[in-house]
Amino acid sequence: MDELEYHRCPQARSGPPGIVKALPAEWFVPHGTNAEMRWDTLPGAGPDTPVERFFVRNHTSTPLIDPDGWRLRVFGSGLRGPAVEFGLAELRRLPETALSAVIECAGNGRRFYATQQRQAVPGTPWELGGIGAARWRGVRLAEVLRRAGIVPGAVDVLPVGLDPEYLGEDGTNYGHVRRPLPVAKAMDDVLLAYEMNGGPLLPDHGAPVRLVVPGWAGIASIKWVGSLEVSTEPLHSPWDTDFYRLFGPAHPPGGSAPLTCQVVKSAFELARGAVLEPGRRHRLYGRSWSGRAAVRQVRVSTDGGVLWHRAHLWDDPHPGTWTRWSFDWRPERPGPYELRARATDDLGGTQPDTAEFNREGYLFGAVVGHPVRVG
Ligand SMILES: Nc1nc2c(c(=O)[nH]1)N[C@H]1C(S)=C(S)[C@@H](COP(=O)(O)O)O[C@H]1N2
Ligand SMILES: [Mo]
Repeated sequence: MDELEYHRCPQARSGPPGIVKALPAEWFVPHGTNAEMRWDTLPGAGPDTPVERFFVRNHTSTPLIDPDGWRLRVFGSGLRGPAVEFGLAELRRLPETALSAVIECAGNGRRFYATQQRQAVPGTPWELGGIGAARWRGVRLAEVLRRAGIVPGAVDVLPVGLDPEYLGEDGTNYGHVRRPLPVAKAMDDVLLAYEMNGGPLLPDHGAPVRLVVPGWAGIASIKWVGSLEVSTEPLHSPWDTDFYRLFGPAHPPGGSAPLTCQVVKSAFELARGAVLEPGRRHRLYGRSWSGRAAVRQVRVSTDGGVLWHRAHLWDDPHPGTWTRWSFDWRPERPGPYELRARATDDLGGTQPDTAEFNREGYLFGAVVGHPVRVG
C-alpha cells in the first residue's frame, strides 16, 4: 500500500460528503455518505444506467487511487506458493470478459418497511434507487485466482477495499470494508472490473478495479480492491457476521446465513406522486430484476392491486440484470391512483404483498405501491 497515492477526497460541494462526481438534485437523493438514483430520470435511457447517474453507496469516502501505482496483492493459505501481485496493465493483458449486471444495495427499498408495513428499521432509507445496471468489462476473478495458484482446498476469498477504515456510530473501528466470498462463487461468474459502460471506472464506483458479483447483495462487489486473501479455512469480517445477515424473530440468534442473492423487485420510471393528465394514453415504463434468475413476466395494476395486466417486456430477459417493461394506461377519471408492479423470475420467484421483517431492513421484495394523481 506504500506505493499508492491514496487519500481522502475533498468534501463534495453539495450532497453527500466523500463522493467525487456531481450529484445534481434532479438525478439523486442524498442520504449521508450515499446518493440514491431517482427513477423518474430513467425513461428513455438504455438498458444500462449512465455512469454519471449511477447510485453511490460509500461506507466512508471515495479514495483517489493512482492507477499506475495500484497493485492487487493475492495471498493466503489457499495458494500453492507465496503472494502474487498484479498491476493494472497486467490485468488488462489477461483474457477479458464483459457482462451486464445490476449492482443493488441489500437495503434497497428499506424505506417501505416503515411506510408500507409500519416496521421501523435503522439504516439508509432507500426507496428503490439503490440500484444501477452497467456493462462491466474486466478479467474473471477465477482467471486471476488460477494464475495466483489457488489450491483445490481453498474455501474463501476475502477482497479488501482501499477506502478509509469504517467507524460505526458508536466509534467502533470495523477496519477496511471487506467481505468473504465463497470460492464456488468466486470461481464462477465474478469479475474484477476495470471498465463500466465502455469507459474506465469512475472513482466513486471503484477505480481502478472493483469486484462485480452478479446477483448478490451489493456489498459483495467490493470497490477499490487492493488485496485478496485466499484461505483453506473459512474467513470472516463484520460484513458477514454483524452486517448483511437477517436478524429478527424469524431467524436464529446469530442471524441467518450471510446474504447472497438479491430478491425479485420492480420499479416504475416515474416520480412518486407524479401527476398524469386524464383522458389520454400514458405509457408507464418500469424495470424488474431478480438476483437468482432472469425476469420472465411482469404484471401491472393501476387500481391498487384489484386487476392485473401483463406488461410488455422490452428486453430479452437475462439473469444478473434488469428487464425493461411498459404498460399503456388511459385513465379517464381524475383522482388519486395506486400503481403496482409484480415480477416473476424464471425460477418462479415472485414478489409477495409483504416482505418478511428483519431488524436491518434488508431485502424488501414486496410489491411497492406507487401513488400517482390523475388530474
Ligand atoms: N470498498 C468498498 N466497497 C464497497 C462499498 C464500500 O463502502 N467500500 N460499499 C458496498 C455496497 S454496500 C454497495 S451497495 C456497493 C455500491 O456500489 P456503487 O457505489 O458503485 O453503486 O458497493 C459495495 N462495495
Ligand atoms: Mo449496499
